[in-house]
Amino acid sequence: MTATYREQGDIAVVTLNNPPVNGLGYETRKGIVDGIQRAIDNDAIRAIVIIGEGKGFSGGADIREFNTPKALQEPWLQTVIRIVEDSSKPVIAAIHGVAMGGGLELALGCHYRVAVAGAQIALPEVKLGILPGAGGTQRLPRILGLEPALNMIISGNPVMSDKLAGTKLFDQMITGDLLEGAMTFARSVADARPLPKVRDIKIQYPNADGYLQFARNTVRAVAGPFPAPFKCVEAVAAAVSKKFDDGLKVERDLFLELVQTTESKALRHAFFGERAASKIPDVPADTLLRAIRSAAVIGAGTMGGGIAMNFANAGIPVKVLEAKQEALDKGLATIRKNYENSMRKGKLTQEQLDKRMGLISGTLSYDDIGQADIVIEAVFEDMGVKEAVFNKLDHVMKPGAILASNTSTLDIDKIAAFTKRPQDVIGTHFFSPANVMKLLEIVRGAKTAKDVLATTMALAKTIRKTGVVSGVCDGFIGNRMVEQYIRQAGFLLEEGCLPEQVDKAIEKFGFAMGPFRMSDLAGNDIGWYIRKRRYVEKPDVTYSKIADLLCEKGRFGQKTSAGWYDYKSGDRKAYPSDEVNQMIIAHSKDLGIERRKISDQEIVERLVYALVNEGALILDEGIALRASDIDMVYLTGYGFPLFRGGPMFYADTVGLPNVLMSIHRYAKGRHPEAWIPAPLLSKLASAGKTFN
Ligand code: T1G
Repeated sequence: MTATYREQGDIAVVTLNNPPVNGLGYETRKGIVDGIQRAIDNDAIRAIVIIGEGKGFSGGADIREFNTPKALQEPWLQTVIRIVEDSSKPVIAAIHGVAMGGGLELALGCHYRVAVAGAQIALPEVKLGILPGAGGTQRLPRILGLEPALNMIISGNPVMSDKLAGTKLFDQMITGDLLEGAMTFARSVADARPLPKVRDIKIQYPNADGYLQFARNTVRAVAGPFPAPFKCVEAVAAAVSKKFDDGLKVERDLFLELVQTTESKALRHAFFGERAASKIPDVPADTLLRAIRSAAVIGAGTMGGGIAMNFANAGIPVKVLEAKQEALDKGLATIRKNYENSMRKGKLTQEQLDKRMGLISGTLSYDDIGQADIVIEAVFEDMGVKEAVFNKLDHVMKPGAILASNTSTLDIDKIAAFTKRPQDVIGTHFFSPANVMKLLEIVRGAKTAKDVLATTMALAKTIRKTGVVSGVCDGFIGNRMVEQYIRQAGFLLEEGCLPEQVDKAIEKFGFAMGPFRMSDLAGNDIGWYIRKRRYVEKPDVTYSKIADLLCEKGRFGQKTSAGWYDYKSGDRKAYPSDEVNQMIIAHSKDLGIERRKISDQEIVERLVYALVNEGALILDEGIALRASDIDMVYLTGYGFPLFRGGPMFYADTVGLPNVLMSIHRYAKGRHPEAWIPAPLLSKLASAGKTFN
């Protein structure tokens, strides 16, 4: 049973016991209703306490049930809450840990609420593209007031219970044992009548309409493509203007509308995708982890400095090693500057800055880093350089230290072979800026030990990264896919597009930045260097040569104030460049290509389906463990629009047969070799299945 009932003297206790977060799935809802009924039927019982076992009171409705019949199986959560509220005996919610979403709504249906300090109180539904659908938009404004309630509902962010101690939300804050305290409180109100109901509270707010209009304007500025924030305001507006039961109907209708939207399904996909990524099928969840109490980073450049900051931010001391004092000083100065920028933006206090800088030290000697529990090299992307570094690390690092490479494409198995301990070698591919981007590709070598993999995945969580396991291949998951995306971008230029049109089309689709603006930002010479290697390694792979022509002119992007676009000093805005556009048009002519008008739809399909098709190969080869991992890579590392759920999820929403049809169409174009349908895509499409 996921909701148990027991009687302690004259008090009944209904305990939510549905690990891991006491999700209010059907079983639990039924158990609550049965418990309330039993308490009412027993004259000896004077009051009822509802309490959560484990982590907290309840993390809300069971999100996994949404869009399935179970979610609508009576007793709905609204029904449960109505039965609680209509109970003839007082029901007291005893809250600890977490009271979120439907969990908080259940508590709001109770006659009283008591809590211990440190509990997260939230209505986070908006983060899932929905809204509180069990009375939260109607009850929270009544008990907390219009403004604080609307802020909580639109932000979805938790507020700690102690911060709400002085409000009507909690009738008493309990110190000591929660159940004891709740039962004592229950006895003290057992005979109090009439039973207080949140629904009966009137919302007092002068000029509520004015405030709600202000809220609508604020939401319009921040909601982006997501409809939920707007509907949250409308649901709360109904709480102000309508009778309770009528407001409840408005809330219900808006919830049912939102729960069907692709945006909400995308957000829920990302919620579960983030959590699924940390699960590695052949690595038991209880694998003993290696302790990571200290770290070392080789290289104090942009990546090395950013990586070091992640450890300091997590309170882990880190030593940064450089070859020359000047480079080391520069690297440490850059780290300090980054923290000072954060402090200027109010994201960091001076004390935190000092603490973090205190955790970062520099050295020129490998001898100083031997005792670190993990070392991550962030040196030049060249196998020869990596070999020298790993030879050295093999000599100096203590036994059991994890030896990690931040390589973005090189073969981890080859790197591991430079040491006598390949089982301790792993890839930790950070994304620039390493202290900001959430994605961490964790590259598992053939010999990487399971505890090294589990430790690195746990470390990703510690340093607040989304860790995604990748197998060994050229470019791992993200860069291997982006390779195809960039190829198509180049071909589109040859066939009729200009950089600005391609960027605008894909940015309208939702990408943070189009391929050409992104390349100008990262540096066009990086791709140039990789392509030159590829021309040798994979001579049969065709690329547009336009990017090479651009680099031969020294147009490396923002850092040279000229790339695909022109830049003015001190201004990061990208201005279309006549010189580059003329070069592109001339290049098409040289190739004998008659340029044509290309639609935005074709641009988006060719860029996104190039990702999808390569992603399907990666999935089929087992480089990625699951489709949602590929989505998490693109959502957290490549600016893929969250409301579309990632490339594989997006392909599912388009319909794989439609994706396949488009790929067949593009295979009739100038580069059929770039449009060979991945077997997995064809198989799933013909079986009417999806990636996720
Ligand atoms: N439903 C189903 N599974 C859930 C869940 C939920 N509400 N919350 C967490 N899980 C799973 C999660 O996928 C993971 O599974 C495990 O629990 C541990 O989660 C009608 C409609 C509560 C703060 O949005 O914010 O109520 O990976 O790793 O770090 O109005 O989970 O182990 O298989 O996150 O300790 C609203 C979402 C629902 C809260 C705990 N509630 N959850 O954090 O653990 S909609 C939420 C969280 C709703 C009503 C509406 C966090 C947490 P697995 P975890 P954690």
